[in-house]
Amino acid sequence: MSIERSLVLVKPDGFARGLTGEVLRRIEAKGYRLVALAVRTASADLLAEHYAEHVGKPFYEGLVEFMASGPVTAVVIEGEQCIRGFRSLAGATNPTEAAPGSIRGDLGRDWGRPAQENVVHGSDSPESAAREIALWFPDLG
Ligand code: DAT
Ligand code: MG
Repeated sequence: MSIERSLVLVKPDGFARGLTGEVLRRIEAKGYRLVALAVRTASADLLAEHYAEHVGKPFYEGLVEFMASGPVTAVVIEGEQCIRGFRSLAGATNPTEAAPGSIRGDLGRDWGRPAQENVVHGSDSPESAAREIALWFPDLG
């Protein structure tokens, strides 16, 4: 058995557009469990740690600015293989190319801004998930 946890963020675009409920609906319909949930506006320090792997990339500054631009819904989900499973629900990074049926494919689009606004974040590996959950939910055991 490999029960995993993953960090999901409904990003500022998704939050502002009122899509938190739709994202949570898809997570629950898939069968994953919600473990923790919080609405918060991320600080620059939190985002620098969260996106450390992208420092130096051409879209980094725009990405951090976008992610700090308003509240996000941070969620810890749980279930066997939920890390890959949620990435599959989310779809490809570029919302223009993300498959219809996926969160990004159905709900996201290109808005002509420096960083792609693609509605959701999901951890990409067990190591990332552990690191990101500790960052966003330090009190979670
Ligand atoms: P993902 O969120 O699918 O894990 P990532 O970790 O490679 O993608 O990038 C983090 C975010 O940065 C991504 O959700 C949207 C933005 N982004 C990635 N590549 C980009 C690019 N080439 N141009 C603009 N924004 C980009
Ligand atoms: Mg990523």
